Amino acid sequence: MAKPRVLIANRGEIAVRIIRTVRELGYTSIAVYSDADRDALHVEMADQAHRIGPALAADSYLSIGAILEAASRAKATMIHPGYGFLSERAHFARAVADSGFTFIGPPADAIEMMGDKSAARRAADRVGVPIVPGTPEPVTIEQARAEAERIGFPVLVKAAFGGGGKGMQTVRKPEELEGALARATREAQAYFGRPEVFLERYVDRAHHVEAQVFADTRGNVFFLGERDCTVQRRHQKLIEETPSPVVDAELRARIGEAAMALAKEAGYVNAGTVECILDEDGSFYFLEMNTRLQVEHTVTEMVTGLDLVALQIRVALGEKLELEDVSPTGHAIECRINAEDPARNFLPGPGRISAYREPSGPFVRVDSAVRAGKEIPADYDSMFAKVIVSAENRSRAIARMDRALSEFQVEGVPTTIPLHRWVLGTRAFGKSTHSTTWLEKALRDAELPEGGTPAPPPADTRQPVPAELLLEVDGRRVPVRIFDQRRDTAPKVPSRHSAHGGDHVHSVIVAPMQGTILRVLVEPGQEIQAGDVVCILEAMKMENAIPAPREGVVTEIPVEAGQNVQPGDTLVELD
Ligand code: MV4
Repeated sequence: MAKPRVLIANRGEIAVRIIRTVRELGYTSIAVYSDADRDALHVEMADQAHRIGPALAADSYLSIGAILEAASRAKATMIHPGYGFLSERAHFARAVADSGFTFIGPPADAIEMMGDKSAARRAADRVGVPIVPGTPEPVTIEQARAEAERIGFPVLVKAAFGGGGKGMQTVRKPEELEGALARATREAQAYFGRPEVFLERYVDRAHHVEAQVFADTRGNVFFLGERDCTVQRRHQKLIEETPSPVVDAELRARIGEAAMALAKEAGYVNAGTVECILDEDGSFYFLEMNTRLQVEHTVTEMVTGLDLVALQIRVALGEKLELEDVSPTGHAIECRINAEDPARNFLPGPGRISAYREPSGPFVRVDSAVRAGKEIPADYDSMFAKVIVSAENRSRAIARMDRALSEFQVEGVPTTIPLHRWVLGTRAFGKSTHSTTWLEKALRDAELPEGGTPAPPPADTRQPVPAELLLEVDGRRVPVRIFDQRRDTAPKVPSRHSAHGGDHVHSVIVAPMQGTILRVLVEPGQEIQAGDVVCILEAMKMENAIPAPREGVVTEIPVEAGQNVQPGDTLVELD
């Protein structure tokens, strides 16, 4: 067989990570890039690189046509989708195969089945995997009233073709049901192009635990341990670890059996993740299956010694998996480092990295997509690095992570590193008493500076950022700070009308960041409730729902789909 040529249909740290494995296997790596990524690290590192379009993801990393064209031009034989972008589009997996390339991922049918969250629930139920009480099928408002009473409040309204928590609504009392259903339906249509929603009982104070499974094309399915991803904010994970500190051997065995049974039922092949919620009594319930390699696959790699990307490629080439003797050892933690400012409601701060030094030393791994002098574009997700550590147990892994983060030097853009260090030092995280809603609450009650997070920046950030310089005077080290107007400054803060603020009630909703309006969900004259999504802004986090900070009537909409906006630009005026 000719040497495989692997096109990576992605960018950033995951593209870099896949390129590394492709090189180790002795295969040819082919990168793709948008105009915003011409100088990106993944482009530099690949054997070849092909332009696929402009910065706008819809016309580059999300363009099936552009990617298949690049694959033909580059004579690729295989395509790895990474995560995000096209990774969970059954249509893409099918188009890849139909064009004669090997898709490094699950069969299109399995992606399709798991993409229908209500069909996935039924599949789990068929094979005895515990599911949260809920509706087996999508519901109308009439059905929802009776079903919600049967299930018991609080209930969650979830998009049947959604996932990752987008468009999810919590309903605490019967009176709220109708509004929540209407809102969830509207958001489901806007995000996913499908309006169907279903109900589930809301499991509170939970741990978010997910099982890594791997299947080959010959019917062998393996369980590679679980990951705990409970530290999250707005459905963005910040810290992941394995093993879960709240899962014992007996529970692990049950989760593993359930995950393997579901994978078999779905005809699953390649890497997959079975997402569960673990309640206070230690009962677990299936939530959804992610049919991709996940961001946090690295912690599983650290404790198993396996290269999951290499396994994915080997499975895609038809090899048999022999993983029965895998036994994870020790503890691993990952921190996702974003170019965001936790002190400013996690406002993304794209820009050029002026100075940069990654941590290293014993049992520290950094998967990143940047170097000093590289630009973090405003067009995509703001995660630019993942720090992963392993140690013989959890407390040593926490100490090691804190040490590693203390070595991480990033200048020119804001980062979440101080927040990560603060979380690592909390009692709740140390004792694993935290839950999925813990971080957001802790941030609201924030006494962050106590834990080591620097004080919030001055209100007027047009002030120069001081450079730190070390002088040696008479053999003594003297640190000095230089204020120089020519240095890079922090990004301009949007006006305080920020739609993310929530606590500031104003009559205009403004863009919290630079981006492109994808869709406008309201029209002039419409009455809206606080929290209703008024438009979707494509920016660093891909698709950002912009919520109304209060109820009101829409008077003006000075923007339209396709338009580029700057931070502070008015999106919607409210009366
Ligand atoms: C839930 C849940 C509690 N009960 N479903 C969020 C992402 C998506 N995969 C499913 N998610 C959840 N589904 C039921 N029936 C809790 C989550 C959840 C969550 C909810 C609110 C705030 C943060 C969360 C973090 C992880 C999971």
